[in-house]
Amino acid sequence: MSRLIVVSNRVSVPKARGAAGSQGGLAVALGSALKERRGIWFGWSGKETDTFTGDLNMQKNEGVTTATIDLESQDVDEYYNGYANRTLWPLFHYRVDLAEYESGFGKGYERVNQRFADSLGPLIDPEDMVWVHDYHLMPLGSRLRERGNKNRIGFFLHIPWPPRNLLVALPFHERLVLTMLDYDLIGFQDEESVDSFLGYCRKELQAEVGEDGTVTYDGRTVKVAAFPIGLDYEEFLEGGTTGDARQMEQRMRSSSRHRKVIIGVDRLDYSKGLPERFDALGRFFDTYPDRVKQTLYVQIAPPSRQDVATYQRIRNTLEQKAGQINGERSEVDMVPIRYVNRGYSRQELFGIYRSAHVGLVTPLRDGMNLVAKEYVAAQDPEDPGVLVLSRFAGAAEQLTDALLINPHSMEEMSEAIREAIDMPLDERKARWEKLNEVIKTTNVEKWRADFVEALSA
Ligand code: ADQ
Repeated sequence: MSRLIVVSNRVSVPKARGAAGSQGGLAVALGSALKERRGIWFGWSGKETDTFTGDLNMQKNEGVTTATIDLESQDVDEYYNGYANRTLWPLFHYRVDLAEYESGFGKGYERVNQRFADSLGPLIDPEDMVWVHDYHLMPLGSRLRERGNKNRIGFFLHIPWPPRNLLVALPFHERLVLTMLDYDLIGFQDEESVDSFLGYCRKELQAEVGEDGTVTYDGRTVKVAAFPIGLDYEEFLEGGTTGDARQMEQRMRSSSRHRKVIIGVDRLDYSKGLPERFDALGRFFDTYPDRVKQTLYVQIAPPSRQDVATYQRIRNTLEQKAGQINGERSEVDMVPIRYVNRGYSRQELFGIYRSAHVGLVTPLRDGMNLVAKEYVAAQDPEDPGVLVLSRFAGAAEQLTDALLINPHSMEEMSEAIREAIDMPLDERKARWEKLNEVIKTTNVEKWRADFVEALSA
């Protein structure tokens, strides 16, 4: 079995199975993948230095070797806060209006990708497979090829790939896409992204696009396919048996005092559709005033990317909206919304999800959205809650038994909330069983195995 080298912007040190503490989706997904293949996980340490040294820091944790480099402050400004999070993230989430472009961002992005290639290159043995992750590192494969790496190199994008008409708004879009054709395999979360990517290659590059999702350009062929990411299902369920999970469920139930709990769990990000969701709740409370006292909405939203102005703005907007909804409808002993700006461990999240009658997942765009899957997996099979899911999350292609909604329609969201709260047990069980089956069988192991198999083919 060839060794696997995983590359992502940040490296998250794998934790022991069932260990306490919060871990992001990517960390959970890749930790298990690496353990099996004696892998190396390479990326940025998260540290900033005055000048770039290129020094490698190698460590071994839980059977996984991590190798990290520090970046200099200018790199972090231009590559991470700049091109990745102010240019690509908004554009790839269909927010052309929020996408900013400065030539310094583009230069910083190319410089850091070169630095990654220069530091990583010497660690790669000829038989290794390399798996590059996400929008921070799209040109990395191409930079490695320039250094002479002939390995199998694959790329997986965790966020949506935008339609051609949006992508062409990006200066030098062609250069970016061309670098991607140096991979052997490109994976997306959903078929819609695959179609958009192939459409771009066909129309903008006049590349040859095969029925089987291959793109041939300039004598090279790259395979393109959807690999929907899943949960580390067993690990997540195990977490649900811990004291932390049980206590949290109890805490939620006793403090909600027989009200129907609606839960939202999202990084504080404009792609997650939070202002629209708050407005829909306001509308639900206005349409059904007798429900105000019978319902409790809990939104958990830890701040992220606070160095980027759009993220500061969305935080202010939500504080204002939550304050207004509560101000207008609270009683001395009751608030309709609990708005919490912190993260919780996966075990605690399990307990929170399980206590909720409705899971509200309404991004305006999302690559996949693992919260939707976690909410379903955490339910009591005998009395499951209802998932209300945006049709614009990648997860909607798989989770067709959720109540699928258009997050731009307050009316639709408000009605879906009512329908979810009132849904009879039989229907809840029937929907849950189908959803759970999909989530259990298309778990993170399958995602990893499918991708690695396609890459080695
Ligand atoms: P994210 O945008 O971060 O990830 P998501 O998939 O919803 O979105 O969440 C990833 C993980 O973060 C989940 O395991 C979740 O439990 C955790 N998380 C989210 N909010 C949390 C909170 N308030 N407290 C604690 N944990 C929280 C990107 C893409 C997604 C894609 C993932 C994985 O944007 O579309 O699903 O990568 O590919």
